[in-house]
Amino acid sequence: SPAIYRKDYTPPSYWVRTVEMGFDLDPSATRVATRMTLARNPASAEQAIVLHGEELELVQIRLNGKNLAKRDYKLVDGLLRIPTKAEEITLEIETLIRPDKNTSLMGLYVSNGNFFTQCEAEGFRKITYFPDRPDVMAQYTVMLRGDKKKYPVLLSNGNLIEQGDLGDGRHYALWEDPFKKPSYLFALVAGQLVCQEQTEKLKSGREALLQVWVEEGNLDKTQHAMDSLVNSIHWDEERYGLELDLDRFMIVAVGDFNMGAMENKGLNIFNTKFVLANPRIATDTDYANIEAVVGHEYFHNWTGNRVTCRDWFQLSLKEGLTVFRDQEFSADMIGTDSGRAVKRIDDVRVLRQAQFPEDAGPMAHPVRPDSFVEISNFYTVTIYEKGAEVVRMYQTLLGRDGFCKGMDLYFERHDGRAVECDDFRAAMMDANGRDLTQFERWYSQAGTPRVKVTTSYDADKQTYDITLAQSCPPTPGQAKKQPFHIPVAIGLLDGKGRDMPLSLKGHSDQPTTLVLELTATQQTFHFTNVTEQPVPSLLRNFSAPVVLDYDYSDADLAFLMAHDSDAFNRWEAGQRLATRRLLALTEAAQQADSPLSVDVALSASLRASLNDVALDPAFRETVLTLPAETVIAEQMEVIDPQAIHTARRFLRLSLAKDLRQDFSRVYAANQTDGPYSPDAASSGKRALKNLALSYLAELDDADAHTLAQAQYDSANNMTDRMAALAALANSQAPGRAAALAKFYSDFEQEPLVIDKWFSLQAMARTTDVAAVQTLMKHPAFSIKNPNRARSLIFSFCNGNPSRFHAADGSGYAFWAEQVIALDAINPQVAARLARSLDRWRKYAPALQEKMRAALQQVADTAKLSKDTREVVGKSLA
Ligand code: B3K
Ligand code: ZN
Repeated sequence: SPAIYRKDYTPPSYWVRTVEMGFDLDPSATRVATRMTLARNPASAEQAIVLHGEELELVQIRLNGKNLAKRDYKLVDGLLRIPTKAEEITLEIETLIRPDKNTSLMGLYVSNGNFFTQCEAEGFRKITYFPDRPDVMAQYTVMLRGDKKKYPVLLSNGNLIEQGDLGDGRHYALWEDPFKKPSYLFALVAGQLVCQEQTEKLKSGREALLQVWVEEGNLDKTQHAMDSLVNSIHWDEERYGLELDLDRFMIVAVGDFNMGAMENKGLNIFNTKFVLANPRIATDTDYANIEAVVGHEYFHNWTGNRVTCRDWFQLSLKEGLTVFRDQEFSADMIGTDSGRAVKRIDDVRVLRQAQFPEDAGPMAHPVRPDSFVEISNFYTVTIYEKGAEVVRMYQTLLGRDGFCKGMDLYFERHDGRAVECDDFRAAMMDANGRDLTQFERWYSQAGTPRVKVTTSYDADKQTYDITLAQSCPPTPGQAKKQPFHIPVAIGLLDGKGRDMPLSLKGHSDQPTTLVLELTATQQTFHFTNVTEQPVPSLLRNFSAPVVLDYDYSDADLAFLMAHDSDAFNRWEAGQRLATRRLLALTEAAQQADSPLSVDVALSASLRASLNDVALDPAFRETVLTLPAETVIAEQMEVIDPQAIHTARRFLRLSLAKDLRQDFSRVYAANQTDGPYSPDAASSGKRALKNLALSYLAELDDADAHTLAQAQYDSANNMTDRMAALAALANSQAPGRAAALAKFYSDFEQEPLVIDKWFSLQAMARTTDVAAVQTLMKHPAFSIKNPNRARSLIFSFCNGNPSRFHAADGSGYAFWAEQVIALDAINPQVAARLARSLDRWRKYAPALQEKMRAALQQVADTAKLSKDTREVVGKSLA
């Protein structure tokens, strides 16, 4: 399949003004009748209506009331062209589709007997012929007809205008969306569903009806999603003055879904994983994720729906901005400074674990890509998480108020339109009178910039110089990079660990944190009145998505860990120290004759944080969590998964031995009694307590087994239960098998919990390919359900690196087999799994050779989706 280029954008030949659709719902033959009014776009030279369509049976086309014959149009490669020059046109198209055969979960499909749609990015073309591109925005009216018993609930976007009986056992519902929208925001849902609902008063005094729809039996799991929606609505009113523009807002949960959720106008469709929660089935992390995803999809109503993307190259315009908004929302819901820092740490962890590797691998692409083969492959951590960092940098450079002014101007200029990333940047510039021309490079250049810092102190002159030098490694198609505009927030600590007031030319107010703006390849910042040699705190709160190099001594890092007023950098200092140790241990593990040795200093620093009751439990948990194996891997010239695993386990075990008393004390001191609540304080305590449990479990002795078993038996919530089960599953505890079996039988009826059961085993230390294959034969396993496939296959390939990278290549052979099997069912899910070998060139030659062979095996498969082909093709290139 050919690549599509951003530079080739041309406007559509016709605009669509109105769309009326009629659906006769039938799993094996749904009839879709569409009537649209079109108007010629004078900006286009094309003398034809151009419509997209895939996997459709075309029944008939009528143009201005006249049936078209085959010779009146051309239908090639998913494009329907109807030659015409007319100014105004009415086009009627009838298609037949087969939702029950649709395993791609794009377009209209069936899940557990109910109908659902997913249209972003290019799924609407699997429903009818249409200019399926986001710059074509139209007003939709939708008539749904179906069997009353099988499909008692009929939902679509906007407002319910009319419903009634058709007399023949069927009924209908007529929906009208008052807002223009691109086709990717279309949605319908039909089936046997029930809802929790309430009305909510909006800022203007208007009332809106809120509904959360689920399958029968799940109404005891909707309250948290509803609360999250209400909080999202009011947060957007408060923070950005943005009000819900509809009288009705619906969330629907579906068990078969390709990703997290979808922001269809007024009818958000969600993976059950991001809706259903109660203490019995959901962990603290699930509760937090539900809040974040409900917020994310709700915030899209303005950033994505009211103002949308001109073309899919601009995807980060809505996604980066909306992730930033959901991150800020979650942080505000916690409310405390420490809670905000923990949230920031979590977000930066995702960036480092997933986005930095992407930026360094064969699929690296700019936040605004220049080309793609399949757009579904570009819903990436770069578009989402790096995109959010780019948006965050505006706020860091302009301040919160400046950022809000920029947002106001953005909506004032572009409401109801489909625009580009550059339009967002222009709004930020113009609203603040700032030149952000160079900032554009964050959108156009891929790769993670490195900032090298050197400092020098002059005791006589009492001056301190900070020199920042930036570079960015080459990425596919971009050998040389131009300097970025990088905000580097810094502070200086005196010998007592206090922030020093900063005197820098141009800043009169002597703040304790300053944002240095690095725009050249190298710049020196000259501080005066520096009364003693400081320890610099660099890139506070992670002010830019870069790798920062500075030659800190171990003593400096321990000092920052203990004193930095910037909580993020306190954590960061600990991570730097631990990374150093882990890299040294990894090197030792590679040499047969070099024994692994413990590090007293690191253990002392970690002990101090662990026991510092002035710090929030949630924060202490982040400090005591060692960098992930995949993060260590990225720091190595040649990745050695076994050595990394050995090193990390060794360090965890030695910390467990060293801090045994401390962990036991912390475990006892952080019990949460009373009924379960997922609030930040309680979940922070549980996180710290369960971290202590996981360290103690490293000892794998009778005490640890008893502790884990007791916690398992007495748990009144899923967080504690899962933590205990994980401890048992990774141990030699005699009760290991019994606990896994009991967990299964207790939760057999809860698919989301069974996903956890598969996932936990997929990532367990003893689980090799053979064990995964045995689990795949379990009656509860199904490769067709994306959540289930992710819980077992993805968890193993991405979450169990030492087993996946087994020296015999068994992991890679398994991977190839699963990618090929999944590709025939669901290309999007397959292409996601195909990304697991992205970094193959970073491994030792023996592993590399086996990975290349597995990639080649997939590439050589005759019938492969363009999704998967693009990913393996780019990997092998
Ligand atoms: N916008 C959707 C993502 C759709 C992905 C299609 N492959 C979810 C979100 O980002 O909110
Ligand atoms: Zn989104």
